Amino acid sequence: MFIRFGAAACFACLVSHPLDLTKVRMQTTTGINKGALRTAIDIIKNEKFPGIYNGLSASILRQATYSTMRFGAYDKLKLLLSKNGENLSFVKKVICAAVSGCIGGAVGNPADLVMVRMQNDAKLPLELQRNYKNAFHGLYQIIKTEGLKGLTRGMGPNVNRAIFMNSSQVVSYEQFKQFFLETRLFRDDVVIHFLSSFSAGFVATTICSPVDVIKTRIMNSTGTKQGFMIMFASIIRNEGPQALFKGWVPAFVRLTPHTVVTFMVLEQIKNFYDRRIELRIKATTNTAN
Ligand SMILES: *[C@@H]1O[C@H](CO)[C@@H](O)[C@H](O)[C@H]1NC(C)=O
Ligand SMILES: *[C@@H]1O[C@H](CO)[C@@H](O)[C@H](O)[C@H]1NC(C)=O
Ligand SMILES: CC(=O)N[C@H]1CO[C@H](CO)[C@@H](O)[C@@H]1O
Repeated sequence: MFIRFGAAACFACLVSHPLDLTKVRMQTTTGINKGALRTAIDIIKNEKFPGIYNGLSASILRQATYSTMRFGAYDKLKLLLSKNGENLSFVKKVICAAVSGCIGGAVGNPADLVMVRMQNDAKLPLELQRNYKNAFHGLYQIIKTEGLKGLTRGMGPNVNRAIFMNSSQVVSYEQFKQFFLETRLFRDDVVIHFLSSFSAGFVATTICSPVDVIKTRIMNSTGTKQGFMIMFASIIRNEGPQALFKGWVPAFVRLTPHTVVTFMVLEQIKNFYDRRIELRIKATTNTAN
């Protein structure tokens, strides 16, 4: 179960990595950004080919840890909270999503930290570059230079972000799907899966943007850790509240295909297994008869 969700998420991450990288670069810009497209083009032009894929191994490791835990924990919690398989109430769904997001965010934090740093590395002055070769080298370097505790840098906003991301994505997906189904204009097929996941991506991007900007800034930083509220206040003071939405466009374009692919693959897998279970039930009843 865990592995299946992880595999779906890994595939999505190949597609979304360049956007994720562009987002991180924009979030660490304190001045005015050139715009998402211009930023991406400049990275591709100026940093040779792998530039736009810097940190891919960490991105995959992050998906493998974060998404796998998140999805897996959600399903387990859902089972735990629903007696005799009845549908969960909205509130219970939110609780499930929040708790599983929290677990996923904490477990995925080390890989996330390495990913952000690898994505942002080329932008730093040479003497500040970290030169992590891959995800595991990055983890090793962080433990070596900052101690095991170093792996927890940014964990606070990361967990918060995961909670918002998980709840807003999952809950709005299910709510949009239910809403679209109730209009009776749609059947439960790929069209509705697409529409619902697209809408969920929009909601989740907006809700998560401020926390995401702060998470990236904290993970980029070296030396003494800055708290969430201090970072929040200093961004507002020095750059204005709109800076909390830096990288919104690549974040939206990043998250939405990710959300769409993940949920659509998930629905297909669910269908496949439901059909297999149906066949198996049919087979057993046939032999019983
Ligand atoms: C990112 O980190 C570098 C090196 O620690 C620092 O010089 C730079 O100011 C940081 N950028 C932001 C936006 O915090
Ligand atoms: C639960 O929801 C599904 C659709 O989402 C519906 O088909 C089913 O009848 C519901 N079950 C209960 C017990 O309400
Ligand atoms: C997308 C997400 O946030 N992941 C977990 C929280 O909610 C989803 C909805 O299916 C769960 O499946 C995940 O477990």
